[in-house]
This record gives sequence, structure tokens and C-alpha cells, in this order.
Amino acid sequence: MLAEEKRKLELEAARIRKTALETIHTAGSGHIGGSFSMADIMAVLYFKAMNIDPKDPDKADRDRLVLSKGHCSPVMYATLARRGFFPVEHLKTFRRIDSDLSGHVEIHVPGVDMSGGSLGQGLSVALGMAMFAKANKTGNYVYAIMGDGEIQEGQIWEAAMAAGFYKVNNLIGFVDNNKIQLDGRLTEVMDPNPIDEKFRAFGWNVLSINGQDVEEVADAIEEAKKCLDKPNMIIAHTTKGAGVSVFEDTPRFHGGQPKPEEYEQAIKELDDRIASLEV
Ligand SMILES: Cc1ncc(C[n+]2csc(CCOP(=O)(O)OP(=O)(O)O)c2C)c(N)n1
Repeated sequence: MLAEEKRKLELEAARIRKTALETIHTAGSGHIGGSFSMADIMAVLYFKAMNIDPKDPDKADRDRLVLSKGHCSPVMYATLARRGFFPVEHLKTFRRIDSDLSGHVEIHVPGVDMSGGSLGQGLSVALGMAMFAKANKTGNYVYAIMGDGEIQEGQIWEAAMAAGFYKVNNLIGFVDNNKIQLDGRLTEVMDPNPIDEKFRAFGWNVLSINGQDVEEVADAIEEAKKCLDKPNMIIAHTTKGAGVSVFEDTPRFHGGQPKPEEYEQAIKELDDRIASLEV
């Protein structure tokens, strides 16, 4: 990847984080940790990899994305708004009773292909979409983003078994492996490791990357697209709350809110990061 493209993607990721945080702050609630850990993945998907058109969100041959960890709606909505699917201003209505932007992603929002919230279901839905695309030769890819705590759900492994058996190679999954779930650290709650070997055993092409590195994310997607006989799972090693020092690797920021001084510091860090990336 050229340095210039990398800089632009890093800038998008930083802007997505700031927009997501402001959205959560205005609402007074929302999930910071899991939104921030996957912000770099979202920047690569929406500003480089995916075949999408914000002016025609329902175009038939578009790539689909299922945000199975649907509680991370702030990062999804911030990304869609920044990419032009709807005005950034609209994010101010996030989590209001009369808004379409509810706390978990909803299908009626432009750019959203599947509602989320009940963990464990997204991989099955994405598999169905990918099988449809193959059967109808539409040529599109289907992405699914799961949490590492989420893969404790049994339905994930039913979908994994089917995808491997049917060699659904246009399916590209991500596990946002940020090592913290709602109740604390994954290894203390119910350790799903080794995640890579489990998916491999179910017939998947598995790639393990640093999910905070936009270049590694982009390369992994390209690599996945070359695989013609297996579904693809990208295990993205990430840090919960990545991008802001006070949020990083801190279980309380799964769904908890920063104190005013923490919020100010977070905005300052993100502004500094954005300024360092702007030319
Ligand atoms: C079926 C189901 N059970 C419980 C919850 C409540 N819940 C919301 S987020 C979460 C933790 C998810 O952890 P992880 O998948 O690691 O997400 P991340 O750390 O990336 O936010 C839980 C248990 C839910 N949304 N759905």
C-alpha cells in the first residue's frame, strides 16, 4: 500500500472514532470500546474495499456487511455518515425515541443490510446472503463482523460448519479479537481460543492480523478474495478502546461512559491524531 493511501485510511479511522465518540456523548450512552477496536477495519472496508454507492445504497450488486456485534452501532453509523449515506448532523439523534438510529444497528438505516443486537446470529445471515450471491452469480462479497465474546454463541459454529462444507468463498468474516467482553476479560469468562484453529477445523481459510493496522486489514481482504474454495475468517487482533489512551484495554468502557475530564482528554487525543494525519 502506498504511504499516501495508508495516511488517508488512518485519517478516516481517526475521524470515524471522533464522530462515534461525539455521537455517544450527545446521546449519553453507547458502546465505546468495541466501536473503537473495529474503527480501522471499518475505514478500510468503507473507504477502500467494499463495492458500495452511498447515492444508491440498495444497488443490487453491492457488497453486504453484517455487523453481528450490533451494539457497536456508533462506529457503523459514524462510518456510514462520513461515507455519505446520510448527514453527519443526523447522528445527533442517536438513541432518541423518535430516531431511526437506535442503540443497535437497524436495517432501515441507509447502508445497513441487517439488524443486529442479539449476538450470535450475524454469521448465519451473512452466510445466507453469500450463498444467494453465489447461486445468482451477482459477484458481490459479504462481510460479517463478530466480537470475540460473541463467538461463544453456539449458532456461530453452526454457520461456520455450513459455510465450510459449502465452500462459500465470497464470505469474509472478521473476529474483532479485542480480548474483553461485557463481563470482563475473555480468558476469565469463557476462553474461545484458539480461535484460528477452530475456524480452520471447520474448513475456513483463516488469516490472523493486527486489526489496528489499515494496511494489514486491506492486505488480508485482498488475500481472502484470492481464496476460491473456502470461506474466509480474518482474526483481527485489536485493543478494546483503541485510539484513545484512557479507553484502551479497559473493561469499564465496554458500555460505560467517560467522566467529563476523560471525554475532554479523548477528544484532544483524537484531534491531535487527526491533525497529525492531515496534510
Ligand atoms: C444474545 C445476546 N446475549 C447477550 C447480549 C448482551 N451483550 C451485549 S454486548 C455483549 C458483549 C459482547 O462482547 P464481544 O462480542 O467481545 O463484543 P465487543 O467486546 O467487541 O464489544 C453482551 C453479552 C446480547 N446483545 N445478545
